[in-house]
Amino acid sequence: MELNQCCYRNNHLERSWDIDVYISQGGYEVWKRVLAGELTPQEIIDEVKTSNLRGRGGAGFPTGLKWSFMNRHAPGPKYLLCNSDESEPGTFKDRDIMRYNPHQLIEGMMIAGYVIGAHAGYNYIRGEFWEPYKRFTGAVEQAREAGLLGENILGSGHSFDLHAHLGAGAYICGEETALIESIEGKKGQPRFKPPFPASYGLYGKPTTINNTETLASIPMILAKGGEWFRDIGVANAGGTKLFSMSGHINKPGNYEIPMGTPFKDLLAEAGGMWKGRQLKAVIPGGSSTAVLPAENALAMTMDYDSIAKAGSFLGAGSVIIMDDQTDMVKALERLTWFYYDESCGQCTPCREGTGWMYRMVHRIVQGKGRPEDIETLKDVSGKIMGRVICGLGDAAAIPVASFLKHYEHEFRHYIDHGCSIYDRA
Ligand code: L3W
Ligand code: SF4
Repeated sequence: MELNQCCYRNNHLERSWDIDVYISQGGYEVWKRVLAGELTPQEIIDEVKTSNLRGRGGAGFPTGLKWSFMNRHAPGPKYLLCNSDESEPGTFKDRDIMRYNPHQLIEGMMIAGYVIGAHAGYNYIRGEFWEPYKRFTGAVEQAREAGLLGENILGSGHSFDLHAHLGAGAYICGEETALIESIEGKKGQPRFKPPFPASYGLYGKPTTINNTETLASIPMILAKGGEWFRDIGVANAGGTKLFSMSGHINKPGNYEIPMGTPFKDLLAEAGGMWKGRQLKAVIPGGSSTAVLPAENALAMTMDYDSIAKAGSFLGAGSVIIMDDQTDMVKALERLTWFYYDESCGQCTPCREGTGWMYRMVHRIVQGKGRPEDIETLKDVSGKIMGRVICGLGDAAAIPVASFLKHYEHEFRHYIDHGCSIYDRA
């Protein structure tokens, strides 16, 4: 897409992560305007609402609305958290924001912190992200040296500082309340919601938590205006979005495209199907979003409403492409293992159900499946959904339900013949 429509304006430059490069592209100008009082917190919230920016971590919650839940004048501390615990299978956009555009994220965090009345912000970074962590902490240091962070910033009377927290490799810490527990030094297990973090968050104080990509979008929205961002996208979803393309394609990677771009065009931009094969299935938003057969995917555009109409969810924009030789039973076996391994174990349906689902799919792959396994799998996944504390339970159940909905015949073939539809008898 055209550079002047991009949200990530310095990606194409050498050492794009350096503060000098960021400043040469207009970086930190918005922050200076905010500090000078040219943009009030309410004006910023209004602009973000106009932009139609929705949370990029998976849930798609409107960002301006989330910020408006905070009362910046309430006494006592408030916190701004950034969720960079990107761990869902298929996701890999936030790590690249931290590697190539850490200052854009930092500026977004500064502005968000200002809007909600916070004086401290934390970026919770996935434990395995050593290089992104180094880039982010290096950039925070540069911003501090430049006087853009710390006490009484640029003589404005406003103080704000940023810290990074490296996780320890648990997927569940990407759930916002588990992330909060983890920063507090406790075991990373989700809390019941409500109360939402906006009223009871880090150390029990009002807290706003946004995804990395969400916060990194803020400086450009304010630099160019909410309407600019809104008009790039579609009615119910403004702006560009990073899509992480993986699987059986020629050019896997991150692609920034306008919301509402036809899936077909995104697939073509990612080099099309590898080895001249045909598209069989697509997981559009990360492993916890429902798998779609090729015909549904080819008819959709990349935005919330169109993907929902196709039968899935935009999620974090992590598109997993599967070709016409993909064994869907083995693919599901891998996914069920992931959720079984990552369940925090608090709720019985999730702790026990994820294990049952994995073991059943595993035995089907081993050629030891029983005819009743298919109904039992549907039953177990249905009994997890909506009966657990956090989204991981649903996330584990959705792949099982959707793989069976569209590819039940492949599971039956394994059960009847002891092998995949692709194995020669
Ligand atoms: C105040 C209310 N705040 C909602 C806030 C809430 C949260 C946001 C969205 O899950 C999804 C999950 C994964 N007062 C509020 C309120 N909020 N009502 O709004 O909340 P929610 O509960 O809809 O979603 P969530 O718990 O944040 C996120 C899905 O994303 N997912 C996974 C992505 C994985 C990654 C990764 O690895 N990086 O992103 C993909 O689809 O299954 O459904 O802030 O506090 N009344
Ligand atoms: Fe833990 Fe699963 Fe319950 Fe979430 S749904 S709190 S991961 S046991």
